[in-house]
Amino acid sequence: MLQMPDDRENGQMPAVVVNRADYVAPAYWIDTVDLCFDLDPAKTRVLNKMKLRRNPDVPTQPLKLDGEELNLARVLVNGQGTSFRMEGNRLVLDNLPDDFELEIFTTTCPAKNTKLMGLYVSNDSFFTQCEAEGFRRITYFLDRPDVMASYSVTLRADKALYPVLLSNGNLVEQGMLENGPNGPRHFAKWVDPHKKPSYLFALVAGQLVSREQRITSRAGKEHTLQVYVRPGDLDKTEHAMNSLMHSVAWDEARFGLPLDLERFMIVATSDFNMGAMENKGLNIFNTKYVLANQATATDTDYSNIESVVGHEYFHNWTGNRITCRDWFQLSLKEGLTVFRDQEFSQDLCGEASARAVKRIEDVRVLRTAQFPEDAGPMAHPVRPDSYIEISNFYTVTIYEKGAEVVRMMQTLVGREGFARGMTLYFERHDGKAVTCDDFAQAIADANPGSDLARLLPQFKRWYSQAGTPRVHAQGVHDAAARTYTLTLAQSCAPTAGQAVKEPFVIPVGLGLLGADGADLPLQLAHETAAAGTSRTVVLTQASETLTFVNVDAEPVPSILRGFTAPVVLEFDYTDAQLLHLLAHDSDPFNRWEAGQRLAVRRAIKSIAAVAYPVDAAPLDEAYVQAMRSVLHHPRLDAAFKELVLTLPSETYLAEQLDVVDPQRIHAVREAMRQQLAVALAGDWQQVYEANQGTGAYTPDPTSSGRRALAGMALSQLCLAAMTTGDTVWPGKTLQRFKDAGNMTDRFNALSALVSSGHPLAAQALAKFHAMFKDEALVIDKWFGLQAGAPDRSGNVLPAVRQLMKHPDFSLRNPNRARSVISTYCQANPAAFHRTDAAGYVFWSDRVMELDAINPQVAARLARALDRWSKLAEPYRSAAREAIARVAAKTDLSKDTLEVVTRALAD
Ligand code: B3K
Ligand code: ZN
Repeated sequence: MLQMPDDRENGQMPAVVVNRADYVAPAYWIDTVDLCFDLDPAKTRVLNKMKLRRNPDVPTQPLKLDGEELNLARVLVNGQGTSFRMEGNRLVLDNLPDDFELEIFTTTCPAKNTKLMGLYVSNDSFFTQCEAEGFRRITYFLDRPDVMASYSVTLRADKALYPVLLSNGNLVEQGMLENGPNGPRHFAKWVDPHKKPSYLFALVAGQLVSREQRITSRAGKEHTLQVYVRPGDLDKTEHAMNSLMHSVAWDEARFGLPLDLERFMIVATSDFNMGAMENKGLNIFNTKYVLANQATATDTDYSNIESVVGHEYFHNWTGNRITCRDWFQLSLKEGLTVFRDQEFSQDLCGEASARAVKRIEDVRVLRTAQFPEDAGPMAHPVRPDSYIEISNFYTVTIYEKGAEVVRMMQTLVGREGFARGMTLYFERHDGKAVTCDDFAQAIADANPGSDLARLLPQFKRWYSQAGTPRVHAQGVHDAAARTYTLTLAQSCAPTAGQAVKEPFVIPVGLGLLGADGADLPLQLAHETAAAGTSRTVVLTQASETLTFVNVDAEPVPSILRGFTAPVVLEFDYTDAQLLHLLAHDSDPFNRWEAGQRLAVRRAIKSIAAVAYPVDAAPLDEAYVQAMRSVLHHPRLDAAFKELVLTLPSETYLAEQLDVVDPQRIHAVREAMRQQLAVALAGDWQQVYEANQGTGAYTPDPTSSGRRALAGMALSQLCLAAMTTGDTVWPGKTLQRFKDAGNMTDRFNALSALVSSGHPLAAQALAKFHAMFKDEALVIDKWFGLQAGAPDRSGNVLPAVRQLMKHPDFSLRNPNRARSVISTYCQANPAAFHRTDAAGYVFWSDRVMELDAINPQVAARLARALDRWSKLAEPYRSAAREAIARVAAKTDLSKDTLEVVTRALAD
């Protein structure tokens, strides 16, 4: 297991490993919390009055309250001064009565809080972020999710500077106070009717304006929804509000879960460590996931806003009403809530084809981000066993793989069965802090007789075993017996601390295609008649055999339809079989997947070839022709076509290889792109003409699919122009960039020029900046596009260094820092992995620099070299050296220290 160098210190605290097995219930319960804030950027005063009682279920012990970077002024027990001691960061009180009132007075300096955890200042307003352990930066507390209390909060501040004062729950009182040195002061008192853990506490104070909407629930209750933004941004809040209204309606309709608050608020801030936060009744969002109008936001932004607004809203039940007993159970709320937001977005799509597109997009995220995580030094089970810094475990494994685990439960019990399970989960656990076991048990118990109920202990291995299982499939057709036998064998590679894995429960959707492309009726040997043409078989053994009968000719198997499990499927398809699936599979996921397999196969062959520089034509005519057919297909949606024509990413290709040369992968993928651009030039023109006009802007799936395909066509046409010398299409692209009526078309045109490396890109970039200089989120795109541009002759790193000197750049703003640094280090592999190691040196400098400002942002960036041990030389040694350089820094945060220590242990 992970060992930390034991002489290391993180600030005042040594880096301690927290183990799931060590969980003990708290020694005290906190029933009520009454907080009073005197808000001042330089010195905010916090008076915290709590009612506590001893937990009779655990042995009597001292009360140990968490605190961090607080100035402690006073501690009273039942109104009397008392002795206390400090144990590291903890405030310890001995010899307490069974029930008592505790009053603690502290001060903090929000203006200097660059970590953006706890109470901080952004654009002259106050915000909080408490999950996971930020509340201890506001006051001393039992800062753990199983301590649920009733909160009342009074905020006091200068009225002119902070006219809006918000906290969780209901506003019960507001008024003026005596004048302060800066003029009139006022207050607002908020009472939250629901008990909550401290990580859901929030306050906001500042000059904000709001869009407001009254709604009536199905049950006839009235609610007020509000979206708060800075003055000037109100015209960008309509989509967030619509998304919120859809979310409220969806949760009632699909799961019978109503809004339980009179008032539900969303507030946007431009300084935020992540996407958004589900504080009870007062969600705080990164502006990126709130603000949108057609001039500034792309279709992708619109759809991200819809899903993040939904996600945070759905947490109100899955996370807030039922929360986590401890942070090891994080996926209890995150995996489930990602599953819910994915289902929400799919349900809003309506059309089956748009649902499939959403599913493919979700799987693409899982496979390009989570599969590598599960194979690297940060691999951990969906319910981890240990951590040093919990912030490092807000991962794609907890979120996306966790969502797949919940999705498999739904697959095993059916959609209605799953809804029944959710109802039972709320009946049993509403208002409590529970575990992943409690959730799985409720879904199983509501579905007695289901595969899930029968297999529950084995199914739960998905929570305890890390790593991506592989399912190896083989098919044999016996013409004489008219049978087709599929053998499915599963395995899972060792991960840190888990050498041997037990078999998983793996639901596998499958069908068989006949020579005409139609699905064959499915009948297994023991069945009396054929039933259906697509079904889900449930694997439980290391190897299993399925024999289908009445199969006249060798079929093409379509396995893992709909991506029913987060596994790698291996089947030795011939090209002809893949082309058949691409042309005919009734399952859209596997239809897309067949195209990806064809592309991966060609890329890998070319990457492995001796030729260097790489083969200029990795693609054969059959592949090109298949892509041409997809492009002109009369019934496939534009969005689906765009997904099929998008080549597997460099990261995905890297994961298919044992030894990775990022330069070579990039060169091969670029050669493939170039080849498709030239070979299909005429087709791209037709596709562009057919899809370029989408009428008045709406971000619906059909028109955004057409914009995506038109954008892809432009990008291909500009790329072709770079070899053919064509000037017409780059000129048209520049014109479209200038004339575009929405950001999607404008940004796609700009990207087409930048990604092809066309000389017109420079003037378009300059114009883009001038047009949007006051729109921070658009300027983030401008930075990101340049930091992520294809590398031609090593020019990206110098450009990135230049961008960091731009007056608009700031290391302190997470969105801005990520737009340049993370894009370069984590989304531009060929530019980052340089043979001269300059990318790695740049990375280590930035990680150390950011670590001193904001450890969470630094630790995310630190993960850019997670997969160093797979790299070919000279990258491998240079990468390791860069990681070691970071790890050697003496005052590193425990966030970054944990990431680099694990990386070095790989
Ligand atoms: N629960 C928050 C994430 C908090 C991250 C803390 N480091 C957002 C979400 O998942 O909805
Ligand atoms: Zn979440």
